[in-house]
Amino acid sequence: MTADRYVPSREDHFSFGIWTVGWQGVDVFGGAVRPPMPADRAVRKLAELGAYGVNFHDNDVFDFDASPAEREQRISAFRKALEETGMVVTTATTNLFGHPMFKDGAFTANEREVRRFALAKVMRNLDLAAELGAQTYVFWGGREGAESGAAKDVQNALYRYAEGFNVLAQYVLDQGYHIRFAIEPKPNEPRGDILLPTIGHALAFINSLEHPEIVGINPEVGHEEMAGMNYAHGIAQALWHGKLFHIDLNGQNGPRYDQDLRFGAGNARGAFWLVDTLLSGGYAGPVHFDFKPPRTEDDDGVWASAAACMRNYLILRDKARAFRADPEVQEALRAARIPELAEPTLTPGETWRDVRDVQVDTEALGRRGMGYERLDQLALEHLYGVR
Ligand SMILES: [Mn+2]
Repeated sequence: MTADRYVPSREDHFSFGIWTVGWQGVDVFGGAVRPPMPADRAVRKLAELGAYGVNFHDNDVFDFDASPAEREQRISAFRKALEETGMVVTTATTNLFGHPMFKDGAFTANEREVRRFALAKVMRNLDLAAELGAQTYVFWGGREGAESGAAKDVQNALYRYAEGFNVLAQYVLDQGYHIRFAIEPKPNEPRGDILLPTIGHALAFINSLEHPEIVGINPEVGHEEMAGMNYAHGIAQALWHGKLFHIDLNGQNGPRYDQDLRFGAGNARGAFWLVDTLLSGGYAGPVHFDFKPPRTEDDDGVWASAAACMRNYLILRDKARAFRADPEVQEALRAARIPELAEPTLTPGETWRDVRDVQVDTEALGRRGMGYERLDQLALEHLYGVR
């Protein structure tokens, strides 16, 4: 096995949020450990590492209170870096959480003025996103929630949340932008309880919108695992609904604070099944990383951490392919009757009448083992590198 197999190329479609490598390490208990990173520097360094594209919040490129001249100057430096490196803007999003005015949310803030300003802020950045060629626009409603019961009328909040998406979908359609929306669920942090906490909540919500056809989801590994969910199962269901518009890959160690570890760290077994699910499920979007280089790292450590996200994906992709190609695995899959689940329960032409009184050998079915332990051990041996 040579190291060269795991060098990323543009064909791998790896992309990063500008804010990931730009994170200065500010957390609840301490201030910045690294200097600010201009967006254009992030673009150039990520291109050097083999990434294909980037994702940005409006305020990753220019400050919330930038003057029109400052805004233009920052955008033009960002645009120049994109042009010089050939990096693609795959995705964009809005910072609706950083400014104190968003302390109670944006689309679901109790104060109507906050909601109206939030819509304007998104529309303004949708214009920039469209101009830079982004095809997906992410909505992470980190501040849409509450810490206490009476603080938020959840049903009204959902009416306002849907209203926000309806207005913005109409804006995109009226402007003729080729942009789809992707909702990013998260159970908590920074709010005590966040609305649309999991993949399932977001999928159900989309069905109540006026333009569900342009709204999908952007599930993040860590967010689902914080809620104790199986990420691979979640994205498989999103794929089944045709709603996996984007992904946020990172690492997490179970239900605790949002760790945002580099992809492949944390729940390595979950990462293996995630890659296997993406390969078999037909996901065609960017392979996007949303992680935070730990605040123990200096500038070199930031890039080591970013490069490792891509390298770990390629390693796991190799392992998932080797697992599926292994003749012993294929035999174990058949023995576990995996292909049988693809057969409809009723034969074409049958109705409930044909199964209403069906007779089977209940004793034999109860005795028969499924062989999943042998199958899973083969997967683990591929993951552990001994097959
Ligand atoms: Mn996260």
